[in-house]
Amino acid sequence: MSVQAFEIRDDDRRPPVDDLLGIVQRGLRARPKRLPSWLFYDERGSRLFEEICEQPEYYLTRSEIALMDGHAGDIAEVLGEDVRLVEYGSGNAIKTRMLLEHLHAPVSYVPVEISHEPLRISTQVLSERFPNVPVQPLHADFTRPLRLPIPPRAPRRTVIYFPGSTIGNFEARDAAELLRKMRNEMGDNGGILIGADLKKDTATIEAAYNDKAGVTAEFTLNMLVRLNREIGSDFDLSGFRHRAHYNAMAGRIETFLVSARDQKVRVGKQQVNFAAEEAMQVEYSCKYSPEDFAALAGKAGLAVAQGWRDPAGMFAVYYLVR
Ligand code: AVJ
Repeated sequence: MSVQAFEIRDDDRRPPVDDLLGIVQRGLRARPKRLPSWLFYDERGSRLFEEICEQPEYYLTRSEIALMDGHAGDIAEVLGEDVRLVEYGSGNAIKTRMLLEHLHAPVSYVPVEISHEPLRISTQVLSERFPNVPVQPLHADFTRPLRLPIPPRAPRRTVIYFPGSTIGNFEARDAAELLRKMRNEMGDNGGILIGADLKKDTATIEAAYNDKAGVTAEFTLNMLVRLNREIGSDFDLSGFRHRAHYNAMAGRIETFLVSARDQKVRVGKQQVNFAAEEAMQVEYSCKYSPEDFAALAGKAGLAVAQGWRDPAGMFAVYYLVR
């Protein structure tokens, strides 16, 4: 039996899920209708995402793991000694494991995650794997200013780790704003280690978001399953289809739930009309060339100190500093 040797610190501000109904109603009043992509990640959605990562078409996760496999050692060199590693989101922590294996005397590891259960599990796994690295989990929404726990000793620098190309889910302006918030949190001497999917041919990208087994479609539709359960809406699952296409001009995958027919949906006290073929936007996944990414970093007052790619050149990781 193992003893839970860590304490999960709760941010005192209310997470956005507390106002789920309000958020959904606002999104349904927008034109075009849109719902935020973080709504995907209830328990089933998180499981479906892990399953997406195993689909042959979804190259992102495999590519980033291959990148870490080849470069975690050099990345650790660049980060230096006595780092406090703050991870935005905690996921299944494979990449974090690869990084921690190479870091020299890390001061602490601080996973920041909005879902309690994934946070508890990854904290458990990492504290068992790295008994000498203090883990200080923070249950919070990383898009808001964080109150980081006091580190066990003074770090040389704070590095924010944001793998997985999650930055791609933010539109350009929001992405720059999030990087700027990270810049404040990391301090003068800090840095950001961030994964971002690279631009490439449309067919490869579109296949990744339209896997043959239909796991991504199920993941997208699960948002409606979640809403029906959590806010009592009555979305008819057979009345909506997953659609993901690459907008090459904008450099992003755009994912929609498309209404199969004219229909009404009840959401709280609201009756919402969907026309046949009406597309409700549920996710952007932005793709960045190295030049695009440097420009984005620049907007946030940051510079790319170094960048790495996987051997196949599919995915990139950048180290950003002030
Ligand atoms: C977890 C945000 C990186 O955008 O590629 C996968 C989520 N959506 N398939 C991505 C996702 C559809 C994924 N990220």
